[in-house]
Amino acid sequence: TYTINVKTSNHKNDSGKYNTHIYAYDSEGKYSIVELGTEIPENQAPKITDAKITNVSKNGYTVTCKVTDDGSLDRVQMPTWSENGDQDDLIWYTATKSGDTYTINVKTSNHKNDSGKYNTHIYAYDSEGKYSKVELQTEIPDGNQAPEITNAKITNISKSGYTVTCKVTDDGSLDRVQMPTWSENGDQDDLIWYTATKSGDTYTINVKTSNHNNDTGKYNTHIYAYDSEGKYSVVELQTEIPDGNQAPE
Ligand SMILES: [Ca+2]
Ligand SMILES: [Ca+2]
Ligand SMILES: [Ca+2]
Ligand SMILES: [Ca+2]
Repeated sequence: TYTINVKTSNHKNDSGKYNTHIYAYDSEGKYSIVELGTEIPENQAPKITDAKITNVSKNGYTVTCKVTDDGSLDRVQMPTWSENGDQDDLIWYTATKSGDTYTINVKTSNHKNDSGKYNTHIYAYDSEGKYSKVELQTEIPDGNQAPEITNAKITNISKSGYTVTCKVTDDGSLDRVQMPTWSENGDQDDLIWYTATKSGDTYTINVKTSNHNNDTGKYNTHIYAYDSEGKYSVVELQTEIPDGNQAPE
C-alpha cells in the first residue's frame, strides 16, 4: 500500500479541483498511470450564532456569541460606540473565548458615561482573513432623570400676597428649588428668584406684594427644581391678586 498526504498549504492554499496522477514504475522502466481528481471545498467565513446582549444597566452590558470556523479561527473583535457624539468613543474590544463562546463586557464609563443607543458589531476572522459580521444595538437607560415636581399650587391669596407649595423628588440628589416671581404690571421689573424652603419633600415660598411694588393683578411664579448634575424641571403657575383698594361707593 502506498500513501501520500496532500496539504493545500503546499499548493498556494488553492481550493477547487485538484489532480493527483499515480505513476507506478517497475525496475525496467515500465509503468502504469491512474488519474484521480478531487474537489477541495473553498474556505468558508466563520459562522456567528446566538449573538445577544444581556445584563443591560446604566453601567453597561454584556455581549456574547458563538463562533465556529471550518478551518482555523483567528480572532473575534467587537467595535462598540454610543450613538451620542457618533464614534467619538469607539473601542475595538477583543472578545474573550470560552469554548466556542466569545464575550465582552461594555462599561459605560469607557464611553463617556453615555446613555441611550449603543452599537456593538461583531467581527469574526479566520486565519486566512475571511470574516463574518453581526450588528447589535441596545438602549442604556438614562442614569439620571430630572427632578419631578408634583402638587404645585398657590394658596392663601390676599392683597398682601400668596403662598406657593409643591412636592419635589429626584432619583439622585436634589440640589435646590427656586421660584422666580413677578407681577405682570411693568413686566419683570420686580423679578425675584426666591429660594424655596424645604420641609420633607415639600417646598414653599411666601410672596409678599410689598416686595413687588404692591402690584395687584396677575402674578407669575415659575418653579425650577435642579438636581446635583444640573438637570431640571419647570412648572409655571399664575394667580390673580385682588385690588386691595376699592374706589368709594
Ligand atoms: Ca474559514
Ligand atoms: Ca459616541
Ligand atoms: Ca436626578
Ligand atoms: Ca412687574
